[in-house]
Amino acid sequence: MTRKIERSVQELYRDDPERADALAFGRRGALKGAALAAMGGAVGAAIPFAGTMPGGTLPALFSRPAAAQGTGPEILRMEGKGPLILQGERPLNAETPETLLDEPVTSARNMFIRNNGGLPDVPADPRGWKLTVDGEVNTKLELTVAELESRFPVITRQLQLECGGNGRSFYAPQTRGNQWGNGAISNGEWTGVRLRDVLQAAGLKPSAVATGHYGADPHLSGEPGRPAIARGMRIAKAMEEDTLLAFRLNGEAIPHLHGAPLRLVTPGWPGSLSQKWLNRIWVRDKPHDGPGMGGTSYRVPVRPIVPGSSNNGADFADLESMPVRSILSSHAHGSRLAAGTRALDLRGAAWAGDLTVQAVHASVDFGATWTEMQVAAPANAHAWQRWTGRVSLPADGYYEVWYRATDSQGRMQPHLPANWNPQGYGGNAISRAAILVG
Ligand SMILES: Nc1nc2c(c(=O)[nH]1)N[C@H]1C(S)=C(S)[C@@H](COP(=O)(O)O)O[C@H]1N2
Ligand SMILES: [Mo]
Repeated sequence: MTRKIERSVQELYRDDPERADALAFGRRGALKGAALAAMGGAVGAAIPFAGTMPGGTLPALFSRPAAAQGTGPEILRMEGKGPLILQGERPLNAETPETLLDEPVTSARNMFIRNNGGLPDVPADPRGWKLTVDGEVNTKLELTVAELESRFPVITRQLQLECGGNGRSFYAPQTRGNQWGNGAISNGEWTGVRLRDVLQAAGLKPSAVATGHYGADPHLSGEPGRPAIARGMRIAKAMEEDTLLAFRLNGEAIPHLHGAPLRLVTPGWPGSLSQKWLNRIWVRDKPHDGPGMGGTSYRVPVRPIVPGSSNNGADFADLESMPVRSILSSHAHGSRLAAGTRALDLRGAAWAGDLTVQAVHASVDFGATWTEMQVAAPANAHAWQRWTGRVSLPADGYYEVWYRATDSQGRMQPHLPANWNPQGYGGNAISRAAILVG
């Protein structure tokens, strides 16, 4: 019965949103009378804050994309990995449900997986794995992992690694690519050497303006020598102190799936710049032009375009520092709590690319009032920040926890993903987790 009503509310919104809104909310925007009863029937509970539910709000219980719910139909089953949400098998992609991101430092088990191609063979001698640094350098270098570790200062940092398409599923109209919720993010503790130190050892020529990154993973076509992805960045990001050539994760060897024996970690910028199975850094005299560069790839409009319009990316710019975003790790979207629960102790994480997070707020009354959460300092620059806080609930019923972070420059997560683009990058809208009490 409830299922049927759920479907009809959804269908009505889809087919005739204005009529659905008029029926559900009436002219003054407040949910009341029969409409309130219908909406309550649909969500399966009374709605204590119905009075502040804005017109046009389809309950998150129905509207949040399945992949973002942590209850997607397909769960990854793989040795050494947790129950991630499978996005695709060829290439293998899987998202971490927000509740598995409750660890301050993301375990290798719970790291999301993003591949553009196949997996390379496991090398027989990982310490002998070679990295070539060539192009606009005075001396071409060929260094093994063992040499990198012995020749340069070794550092350990907690670093955000977030897919450029994280949050893509919240875009309307839908955009192409993995329909990530908010879980294409990790905060592992990486050990390695600074890319900067290695570039300085090679000696950058004045013409060096960008990097190009190559890895050993085969293209899905099987064509030998064709890279699955080869992105690159401005030399300034390559020279930043937290941009690492990493050979350990959380004090252990990096799992094969996550790029062993050597990977780049370019924190705060799209994850595609953190090349796995790294074997070459090509220093360029112009922006890199490998697969994954140019057009609409990892690029966003300089001026907003009409959502759903086709665009070849002519007036787009590379997505660089990722926008502010937060996750809720204490409560899964769609959770049911015991009757009589009158407070929620919320926990999560927030991050903002190269910036830090100055505040996280949560609302349980559809955004009418917001409670400030406590936000911890990051373990180091480019680490995510953990947040905690309590909200109170006046009665049993249907709630939505809305959570929203603000970066150090005062920018907040918007209500809807902004700057629509054909491949859905940079969408960082406020998230809504449905919670039923009783
Ligand atoms: N060699 C190689 N490196 C890669 C990729 C890839 O397909 N091949 N995918 C990139 C993308 S798009 C992301 S988001 C991150 C994901 O890293 P993870 O799978 O370790 O979580 O790896 C990046 N590095
Ligand atoms: Mo990515």
